[in-house]
Amino acid sequence: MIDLSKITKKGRAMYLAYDQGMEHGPEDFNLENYDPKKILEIAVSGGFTGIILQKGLAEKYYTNSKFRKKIPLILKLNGKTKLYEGEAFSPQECGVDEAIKLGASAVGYTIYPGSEFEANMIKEFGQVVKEAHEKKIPAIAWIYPRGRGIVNDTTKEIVAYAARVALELGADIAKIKYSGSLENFRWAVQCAGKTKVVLSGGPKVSDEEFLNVVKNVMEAGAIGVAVGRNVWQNKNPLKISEKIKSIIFDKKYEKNIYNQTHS
Ligand code: FBP
Repeated sequence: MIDLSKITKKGRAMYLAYDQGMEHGPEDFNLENYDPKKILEIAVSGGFTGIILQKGLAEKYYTNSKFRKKIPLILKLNGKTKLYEGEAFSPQECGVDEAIKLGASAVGYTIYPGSEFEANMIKEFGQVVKEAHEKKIPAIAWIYPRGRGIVNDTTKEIVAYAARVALELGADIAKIKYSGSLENFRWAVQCAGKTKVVLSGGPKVSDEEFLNVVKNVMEAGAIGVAVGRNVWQNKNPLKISEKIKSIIFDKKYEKNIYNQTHS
């Protein structure tokens, strides 16, 4: 098993995602959150266990900066823009070696099961896992069913299927969307087996709604969250980070971390 200790604390994960400039464009940003430096400050002060960046931001704002010593980097190896209208496909644009040179402690890769191009992504991810494991760093699968055949990507069965595909492909962590309830999410965590699970944040909702989802995913056995907009679009990013942290590290969820009890 790959050691996750560089990107976890007490077995828990709290990642701040900031690759939305690529995936969604500046429409996600305002004057408070367009500057990567400010987001890195939030990640450090908010107690996150990792920051997720694309290679361009990593090179210009992380690698040779004070942040390198303060927070682990999870480098996203593939990406696409919102301007692209075809069947979902996210090509790889950075290699594992390059990620390590940029200071990465782990790598991330998006797979869209169900897309016409899933074969390309499965193949690329297979190589990513191989290279990452050779270098002894974790590979995280952003695993989002998408494509003409996928009507609803957050049903119990679809999210559990995604989690299972992450396990089958050798991902160390599966980043999956919320499937609507504690029971549904628990099924996804169970299907992920020894692959650990983190929640993929989603569009900004009220604090109460988001914190409830975080409680449910922890109760279901996830090890934490990989969240972006629900933190840095919040009026008070540090306050919401504090609340997320107190849930993730709550001792009462220790028994629920499914994969730790089934190792
Ligand atoms: P959010 O918490 O802002 O949703 O970020 C999580 C994330 O996976 C990002 O890493 C990525 O940029 C984005 O969601 C992709 O979202 P989608 O493809 O669903 O629009």
